[in-house]
Amino acid sequence: MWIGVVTPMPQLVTAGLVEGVVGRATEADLLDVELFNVRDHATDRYGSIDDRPFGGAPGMLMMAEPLAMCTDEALRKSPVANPVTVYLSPQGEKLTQGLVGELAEVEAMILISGRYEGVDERYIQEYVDREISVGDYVLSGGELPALILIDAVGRLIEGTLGNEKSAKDDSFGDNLLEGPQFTRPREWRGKTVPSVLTSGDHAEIAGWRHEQALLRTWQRRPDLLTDRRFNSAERAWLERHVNKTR
Ligand code: 4GO
Repeated sequence: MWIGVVTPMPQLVTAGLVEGVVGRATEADLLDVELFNVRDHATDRYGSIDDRPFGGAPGMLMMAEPLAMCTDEALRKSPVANPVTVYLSPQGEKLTQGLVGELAEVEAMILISGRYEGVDERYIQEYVDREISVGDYVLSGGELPALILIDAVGRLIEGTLGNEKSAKDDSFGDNLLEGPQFTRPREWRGKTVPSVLTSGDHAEIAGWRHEQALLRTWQRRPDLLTDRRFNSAERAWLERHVNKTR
């Protein structure tokens, strides 16, 4: 997958691309992230990319033209004619694992990271296919959200994880939270690992994990269960456990 990032702060994005799953995917040519500096497309001799908002408001906005010229450069470099263009902002559609999965299927995308108080709306109208938010909070720039999106999508690209099953096996794969997990030692500060996990019975373990995922989701994120249909075993199990835990 090719990802172009349009930003006035490319160094900030670079920092997040070298380590971990995304770094290895880049190393293995499964992922190609190319940075485009909006500053290189300033239209005046001072290198300005921002200006004051019409109507008066605190702060500055990114001007449409430098962003447009920078995005045009990214569009020319894209390996496909119509990469999906994404503007990261708190006004966008909320990023979910479902949306991540959808984006992981595209061949190329351009992520646009704004600074200051945002960008001229006419640029969004002309260039942006999707406006996406990584959560209900405000950041000083769209670079960290772009990295979040790259990380989430990157780990779904075929061949990225050492164990490619693990991305799909994650509880979020079926819209449930992950249950508790344990590693060595078997006993730590007097606390032991649930015996089922050391039983060697793989069907039993899978069943236990599913129950734990359901229970945790019910307790912490009941909103994730509203559209879910439970079989009678799941329902009985949840009702038995929801009152006795916590
Ligand atoms: C995205 C961008 C938050 C998000 C941002 C988010 N803050 N929740 N800040 O995805 C325009 C200028 C938006 C700063 C940017």
